[in-house]
Amino acid sequence: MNTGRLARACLCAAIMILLLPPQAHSGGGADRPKGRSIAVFVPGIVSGSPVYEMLVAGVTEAVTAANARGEAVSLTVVEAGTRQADWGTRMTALVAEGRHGLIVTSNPAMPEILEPVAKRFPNQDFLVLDAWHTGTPGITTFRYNQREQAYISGYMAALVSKSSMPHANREAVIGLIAGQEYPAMTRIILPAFLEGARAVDPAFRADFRVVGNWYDAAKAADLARAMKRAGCDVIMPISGGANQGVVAAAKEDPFYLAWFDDNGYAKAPGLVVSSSVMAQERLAREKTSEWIAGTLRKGVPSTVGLRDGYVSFVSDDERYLATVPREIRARMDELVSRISSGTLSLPVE
Ligand code: RBF
Repeated sequence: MNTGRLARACLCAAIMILLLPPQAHSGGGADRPKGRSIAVFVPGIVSGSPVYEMLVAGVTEAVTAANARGEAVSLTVVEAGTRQADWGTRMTALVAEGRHGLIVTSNPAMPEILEPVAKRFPNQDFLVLDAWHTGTPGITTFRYNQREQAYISGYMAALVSKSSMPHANREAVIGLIAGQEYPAMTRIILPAFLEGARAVDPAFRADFRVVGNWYDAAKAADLARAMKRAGCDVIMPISGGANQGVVAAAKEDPFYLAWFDDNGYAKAPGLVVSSSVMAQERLAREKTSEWIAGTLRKGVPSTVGLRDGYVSFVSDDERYLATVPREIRARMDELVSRISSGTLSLPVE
């Protein structure tokens, strides 16, 4: 977890709420002026989930910048917790307060949860990142090209797995540990991870395991140990707070980690071989700023990816340079330039 970023985000949010004029943060009711108030609805727990840490940080930056320009914009962060069955009710309650002109959230399951709420409250604006939805004027979505993001990761995992690096073995098998099974995972991320690996060597197969939630680090560690025994020498954890269990298992009995979503090289120096990232902090900042300025194009979905800089591979981190041999880094640079030049096209549909 990037504690610095999270701490900054939370502190800023707390300050923002404290600085508000009383009517902006007391009570509810549809008669309240809501134009300048923003809420972030976190479907889960912020801590340990790269996507949510970046979401809160980005929206906080946009609100801080607006306030620095003298615009009074307030920010509330609602952590909805791990009981997904409660998210719809929590969201409805937040919208019914009538205080927030914009509600920002993130994950591919949110549009379905929001759709009935948006129909009941047609004047409410929702900005949903890491999601795709059409046909509801209040719901604006942005998704990342996760075929590119996961392909890059699988390509690197295979290069490392085939290498003579100290913890690589002879098996052509790489691992993915997911928090849950969901369509973006089973239709895009997992297939593209394998597609990238098979571009290195068609013999590769993926060992795919599911924690069942986004917080059970002990279970994730057990899965990782079993995968290592079954021949995995590189594992990509996408399980939120449970990722720390995979990191702990790697430190105990080493295997390599392909990190996803944000820069993870510092999580286990010498073992994290890649960071295939989405610019969620930047996207959250930019789109929230556009909403504040009144320039956000509402009600339409967009896809962002490597060519516009919202998906990237972190290749300038000193830990990456120290861990991954030069020949493999050169292969990665070459792959990234093939995608950015369009020579290799990896569309999501
Ligand atoms: N990713 C996390 O890092 N933490 C979470 O708590 C989390 N919860 C999710 C809940 C649902 C219902 C879905 C569909 C996805 C969730 N994700 C979570 C995954 C996240 O949206 C994204 O797909 C991955 O981070 C890969 O980019």
